[in-house]
Amino acid sequence: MRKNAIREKIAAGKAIVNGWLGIPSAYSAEVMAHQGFDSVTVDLQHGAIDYQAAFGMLQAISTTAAVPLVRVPWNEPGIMMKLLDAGTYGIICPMINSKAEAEAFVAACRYPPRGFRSNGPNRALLYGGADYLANANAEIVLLAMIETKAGLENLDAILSVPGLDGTYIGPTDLALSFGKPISFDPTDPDVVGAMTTIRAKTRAKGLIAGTHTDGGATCAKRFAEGFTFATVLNDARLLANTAAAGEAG
Ligand code: 3PY
Ligand code: MG
Repeated sequence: MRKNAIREKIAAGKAIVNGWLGIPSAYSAEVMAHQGFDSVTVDLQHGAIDYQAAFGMLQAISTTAAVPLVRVPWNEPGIMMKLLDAGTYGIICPMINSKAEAEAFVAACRYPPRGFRSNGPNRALLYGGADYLANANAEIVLLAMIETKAGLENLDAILSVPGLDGTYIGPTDLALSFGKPISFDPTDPDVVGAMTTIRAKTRAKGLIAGTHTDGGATCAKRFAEGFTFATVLNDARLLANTAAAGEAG
């Protein structure tokens, strides 16, 4: 099976710079994937993207060395299994608030005996290779989004779930759950403190500590703090910023 470069880079002590896609287009996915990101995530939660669009976008990302990832709409086995079959090499799952939710997430994404993922890796066989079934459990990366007070409170139990590869912070939902103003670069002490705790506990377990950001500068700051996976702006925001700058210039 094709190796998951995220695992290889993390093992070598490198941090992962992740691109983010909200526009439902294989062409824009291909353009983004050619820009040198370590991984590129198709966002089916808040992106304007359904399964069919995601399928073509995963194909487009796979024309490059960027690792294809998805954020699923919710912790629901059906869509997670379909996207794994479509060849995603990792899943970012929103709103993991308890050990039971983390366990359900991992079990849906791992073949037996670890989990209950159903056999049928259609495009995953083409991208991953003929020995996909035997190796998928070891290669696919699973990141639980910690983005609520409850997720923070239950973090130790969540991190104890075998087969979970790390956490991914949603800074704005985290702020909302604390009743604080939303920001991808929070300054509120409660939100900053929560992010620090999530990152430190995740890293102490030897797992991937990821977060959303508002661009390259915040991304670099997060890596300096010890995060090992960070996302820069999404495709729509990059397009808007560049178009606005062009208009002004
Ligand atoms: C959040 O900020 O809550 C996110 O989920 C980022 O995408
Ligand atoms: Mg969120």
